[in-house]
Amino acid sequence: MNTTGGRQLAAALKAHGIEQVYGIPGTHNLEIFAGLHSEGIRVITPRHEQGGGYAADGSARVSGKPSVLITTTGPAALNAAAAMLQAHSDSVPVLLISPGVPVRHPGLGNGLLHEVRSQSGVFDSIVESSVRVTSPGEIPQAVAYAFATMTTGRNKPVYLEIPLDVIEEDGPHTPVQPVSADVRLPLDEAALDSAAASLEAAKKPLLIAGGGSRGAGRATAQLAEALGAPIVETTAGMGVLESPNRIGAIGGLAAFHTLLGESDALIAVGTELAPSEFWDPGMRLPETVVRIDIDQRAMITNAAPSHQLLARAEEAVAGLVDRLTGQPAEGELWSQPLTQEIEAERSEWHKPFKALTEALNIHRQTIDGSLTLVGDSSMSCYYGLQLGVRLREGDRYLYPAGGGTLGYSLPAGIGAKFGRPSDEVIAVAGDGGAMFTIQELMAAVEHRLAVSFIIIDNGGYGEIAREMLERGDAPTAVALGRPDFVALANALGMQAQKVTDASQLATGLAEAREAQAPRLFVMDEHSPTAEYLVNNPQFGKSKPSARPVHME
Ligand SMILES: Cc1ncc(C[n+]2csc(CCOP(=O)(O)OP(=O)(O)O)c2C)c(N)n1
Ligand SMILES: [Mg+2]
Repeated sequence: MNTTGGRQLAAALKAHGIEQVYGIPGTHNLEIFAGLHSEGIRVITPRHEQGGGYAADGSARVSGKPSVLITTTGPAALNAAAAMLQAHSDSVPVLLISPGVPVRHPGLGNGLLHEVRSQSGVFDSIVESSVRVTSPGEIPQAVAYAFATMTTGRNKPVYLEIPLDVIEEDGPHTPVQPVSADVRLPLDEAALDSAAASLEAAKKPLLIAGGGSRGAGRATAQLAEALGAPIVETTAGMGVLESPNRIGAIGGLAAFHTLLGESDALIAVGTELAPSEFWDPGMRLPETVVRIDIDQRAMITNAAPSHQLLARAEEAVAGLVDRLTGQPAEGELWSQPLTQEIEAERSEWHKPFKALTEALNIHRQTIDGSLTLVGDSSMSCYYGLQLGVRLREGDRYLYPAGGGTLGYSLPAGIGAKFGRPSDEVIAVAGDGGAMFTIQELMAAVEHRLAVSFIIIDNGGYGEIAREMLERGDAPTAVALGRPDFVALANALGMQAQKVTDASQLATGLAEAREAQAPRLFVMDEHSPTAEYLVNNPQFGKSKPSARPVHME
C-alpha cells in the first residue's frame, strides 16, 4: 500500500504509543497534520515553538516517555532550538519533527519560503541525533530509530527532518515495530564487591543522588544511612527519596564544596556531576568515587570513577546494600559543624523566598498524591524552591539545570500536567523568566488545566543585577518595566491574584486545587536586589499604574 510521507510519519508515531503531540501547523507541514488527524493524535497548540518545546520537555520528564513537538520549516524549527538544547543538557527525550527544504532543491539560497542553509545541520550541533530522510519509505524506520536513540542509556532528544517533497510524496508503507527500551544490564558482582569494600573502609562518605536515582529512592536512602553518608541531591534528584541523611539540593553552596573536599568517598548515583549543578567547574573529588549509571558515557563524564557500576540504579544500589557487613552508622552524620555551616549559608540565600517556600510546605501537607514543582532560571527557584521546599518521595522538581534557560517554567508546568494529570502541578518563575513565555498560559486556559503558576516579582533581572553590583558595575538593562501580571493573566482568561504572605498563598493554592482550574499568583520579592531594581527603574516610573483586576 502506498501512502504519503506525512501519513507514514503519523502512523509511525501512533505505533510508538504517541497519542498527543505539541505543534504549530504551517504551509509546509499540512500533510503531517492531516495524518495526525486521521490517526486520532491530539495536537496541543503552543503560542510559540519554544514554549511547545518546554511543554514537551515537561511532559517527558514526568511521564518518563518521549514526547513530540512538530514545527514547520525555518524560523519555526529554529524557535524550538533553545528547548532542544535544554532537553539535551538535562537528558530529556523530546522528538522534534520539522519539514525541511525539498530533496530536489538547488541549495543556492534562492529564496524558498522559510529556507535555511542547513536546518538539520543546526540541530546536528544541538541534539544527540539529527536525521533527514530522503524518501517516504524511510520514515517508519527513522521514527523507530529516533525512539531507540531517545531511550537508550540516558534519555536524550532527537531531531527528525522530512523534506517538503517527501511529506507529500506517495511511497510504499513498511511499518517498523517499536524497539523495547527495557534493557537489563548484567550486574558486575566483582565490581560490586570491591565498591562495597571501599565504601565500608571510608570514614567520611558522601552520596549524591541524581535524576538517575529515581526508582531507587528507598535503596539509596538505606545505603547512605548504613554508611552514615550525607545525601546531597541534584535538582533532578529532588523528590527521589526521603531520609534523615538528606541535606537537599545544596550543590550551589560554598559549604557543599567544603563538605565534598572533606569527604573520603563519593557515591554518585545517576548523575553526570555536571558543573552547572555544582556551580563550580573544578570539583575536588576524593580518591574513592563509586559511580552508578546506565550510560557508559555518563560514567566517565566530569570524573573518572575508581569504581564503575554500569547498571540500573535500583539494582546496583541494592547490590551494595546487600554487601555491607559492618555495623550500621550511629545515625549521626560525619560532620556536625559542617552541617551547621550549610544551614547558615542556606538560610542566608533563602531568606527573601521564605514566604514562598513556607506556603508550598504548608500546601504540600495537604496533597494526597504527588507534587510536580516546576522552576525557572530565577532566584526564587534556585535559592527559593531548591533550598527551602520539602518534597516527598515520588515528587518531582523540573528545572532547566543544564541549559539554564529562562522561560522554561510556565510551559513546562503545562506539559507536566498533560504528562501526569494525577499530579498536583505548581510552576514558579521570576518576573523576567515569566515574560519569555507568558503567552503559553493560553494552553492552560484552553484546556482548563489545573496548574497553579506563581510569579515572584522583583522588578527585573534580579540575579544579573546582583552580579553587576557585586562586580562594582553600574547595573544596566536589568530594571524592567513592571507588567500588571494579574491583568495580563485576566486578559488571557485566567484567574489571578496578588498575594503578600505565606498564608495568603497557601490559601490561594488550596482554592485553586478545589476549583480544578489554572490560576496565577503574583508575589513581590522583598530583598535588597528587589529594592534596588524598584527604586532605580530604567524606564521612568516603575510601578504599573493599573490596579490589579480580578476576573469573576
Ligand atoms: C534564555 C536566557 N536568556 C538570558 C539568560 C540570562 N539570565 C540569567 S538569570 C536572568 C535574570 C532572570 O530574571 P527573573 O526571571 O526575573 O529572575 P530573578 O533573577 O529576578 O530572580 C537572566 C537574564 C538566561 N539564563 N536564559
Ligand atoms: Mg526578577
